[in-house]
Amino acid sequence: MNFELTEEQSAIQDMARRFTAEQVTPHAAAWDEDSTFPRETLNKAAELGFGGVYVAEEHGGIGLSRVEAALIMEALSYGCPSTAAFISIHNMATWMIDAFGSDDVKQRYLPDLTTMTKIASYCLTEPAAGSDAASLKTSAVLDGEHYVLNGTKAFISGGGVNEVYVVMARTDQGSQAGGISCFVVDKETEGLSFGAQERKLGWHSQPTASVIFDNCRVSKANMVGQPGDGFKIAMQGLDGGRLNIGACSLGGGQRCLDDAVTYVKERRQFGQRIADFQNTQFMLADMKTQLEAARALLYIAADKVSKNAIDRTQWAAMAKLLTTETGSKVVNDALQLHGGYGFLRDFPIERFLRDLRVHEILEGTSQIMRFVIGREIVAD
Ligand code: COS
Repeated sequence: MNFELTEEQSAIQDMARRFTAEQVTPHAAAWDEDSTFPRETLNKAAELGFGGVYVAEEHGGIGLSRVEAALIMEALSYGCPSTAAFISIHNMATWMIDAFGSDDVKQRYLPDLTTMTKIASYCLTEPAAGSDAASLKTSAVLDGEHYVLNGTKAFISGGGVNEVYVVMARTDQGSQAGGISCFVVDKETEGLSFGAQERKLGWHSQPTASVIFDNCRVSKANMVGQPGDGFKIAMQGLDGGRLNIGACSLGGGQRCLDDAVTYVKERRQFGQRIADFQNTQFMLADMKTQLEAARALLYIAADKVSKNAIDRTQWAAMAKLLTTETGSKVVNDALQLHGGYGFLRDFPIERFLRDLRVHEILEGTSQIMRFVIGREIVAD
C-alpha cells in the first residue's frame, strides 16, 4: 500500500492550487455577494483541461483518474466550493457522453464541452422525483426520427445558462428504472424553456433553474446509450459526481481549518492567544483528524471508481457521506473559533458554511447514501 501522491498527482494538485489562488480565491466573495456566474474563469479552467478531467484524451479530455479529479476539485473548492461544484457537474455530464455516447454524439459535443466553449447540465431530478429518482415522469415519445420530450426538471445547475442538457427521460412507461433513457439536448431546441433563477442559501456563483420540456423534439441520434440505459448511466455519473462533491467539501473544510488556525494565533483573550487554550487545540485536533480520515476514505473510493471495482457505488456513497458531513462540521467549528467575526461577511467562513450545506443534500442526500451503503451490507 502506498499512500503518497505520485509526482504527476502532486504536479496536478500544485497546478490546481495555483489556479485557485490566482483566479478563484480573490474573486469568490464578490461572486457570492453579487451572484456572478464566472464564465471567463471557467474558460480559463478549461485551458488547464478541467472541462474534461476524466474524458478520454482522444476526445479532447485529459484522461485522468478519479483520484486526480478529487485533487483538482478539492483545490478549486479551497477558493470557491460553488464554482468547483459547477465544474464537477459539467465533468459528470460530459463524461456520460464520452463513456456511453455514440461516435456521432461524441464528435458533435465533446470538442466544445471539453474546452467549455459549451457547458453541460445534468438533468435527473424533477419537482416530484428527488431521492426516488427512478420515479421520474418526464416523457420521451418516439415520433419518426425524433423523440418528443415533455416534463420538468428541477434544481438544475446551469439551467437557463448552459448550452447543453444531458437529460434522463422516460421512453417506456411500463417499467420503472429500466424505462428511462438519456438524451443530449441543445439549449436552442424548440420546446425547451427555463424557470426563473432560484434564490438559494449558497452556491451563488452558479445559476440554478428548472428546465422545461414542452413538445421538445430531440433527434433520435442524440440518445446516449440504448433505450432504457438512462438510469444506469445517470447513476454511474453520480458515482463520480459524489466523489467530486465530497472533494469539494474537503477543500472547503480545509480552507476554513487553515483560516481558523491563522485566526486563533492572532486573537487574544484573557491575556493570551486563544490558540493557547486547550479547548482550541482540542477543537483543531478533531477538525484535522476528521478531515484527514475523510480524505483517506475519499481517495480509496476514487481509486475504486477509477478501476470500476464491483463495490465502487457503496464506497463512493461512504465517501460522500463522510466527507460532506465532515466538511460541514469542520466549517461550523471554524466559525465557532472565529466567534462573532465568523458570523460576519468580513470573513469567508460564513460563505463556506452556506456553500457546503447543500453537499449533504444534492447528488444524493446523506440519508440516500446510508440507504445505498446499508442495503449492500445486508445483501445476500
Ligand atoms: N451504477 C450502475 N448501475 C446502477 C447504479 C450504479 N451506481 N445504481 C443503481 N444501478 C442499477 C441497479 O443495478 C438496477 O439495475 P437492474 O435493474 O439491472 O438490477 C437499476 O439501476 C435500478 O437501481 P435500483 O434498483 O437500485 O433503483 P432504486 O430505485 O431502488 O434506488 C437509488 C436507487 C435510491 C439508489 C437512486 O434513486 C438514488 O441514488 N437516488 C438519489 C438520487 C440522486 O442522487 N439525485 C441527485 C440528482 S443530482 S443533484
